[in-house]
Amino acid sequence: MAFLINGLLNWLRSLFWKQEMELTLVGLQNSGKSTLVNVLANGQCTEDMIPTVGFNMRKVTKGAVVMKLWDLGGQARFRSMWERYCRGVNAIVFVMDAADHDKIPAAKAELHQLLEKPLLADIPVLVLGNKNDLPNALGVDEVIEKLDLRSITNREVACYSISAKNSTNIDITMNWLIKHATSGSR
Ligand SMILES: Nc1nc2c(ncn2[C@@H]2O[C@H](COP(=O)(O)OP(=O)(O)OP(=O)(O)O)[C@@H](O)[C@H]2O)c(=O)[nH]1
Ligand SMILES: [Mg+2]
Repeated sequence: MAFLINGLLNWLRSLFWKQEMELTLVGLQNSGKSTLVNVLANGQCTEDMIPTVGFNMRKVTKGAVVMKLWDLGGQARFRSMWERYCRGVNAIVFVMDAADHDKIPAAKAELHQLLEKPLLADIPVLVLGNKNDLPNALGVDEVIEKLDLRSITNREVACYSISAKNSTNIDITMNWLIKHATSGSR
């Protein structure tokens, strides 16, 4: 009974009061950004993904939170626009392929270069080591170490090991995102 009343109250609240947030997903090509966006939006992994050309925008509503997700292309030719799409967002989500060991130095360089931009100061960052379903994927401690996340001290930084494919740790990722939404009336 209490469960029903709570559900009803949440529904009524969501009619009048929405939280809004804008997020940008960056990271090297093939790291799984667009797959993750699909999982956040539909709870489902789409296998036959094509590389993102430029960017895509998706709006996802989760309970009382409306999320605007900017999903950027990770190929080198699109990286110069990452900064522009990260300005003024509630959080930056940096996705890396934790199983692609050769690309780690490039991922680290791109992340640190982006976070040095003065206009992006203070924006919280969530680093996701994706593809943890693959046997050689780095664990969360290794991702923190290899990307030198401890050296980032001028903002909030969190790091999770996830699998967009198997929906592993998508719940904690969603909770982190929702915690960074801002209140606003509809
Ligand atoms: N094993 C595994 N494969 C994944 C996972 N997430 C994504 N992939 C695969 O990785 C490939 C690239 O996924 P995308 O989501 O297109 O990657 P992206 O980061 O959006 O790439 P760009 O748009 O080019 O920047 C696809 O073949 C996905 O099926 C995962 O968690 N595990
Ligand atoms: Mg993509």
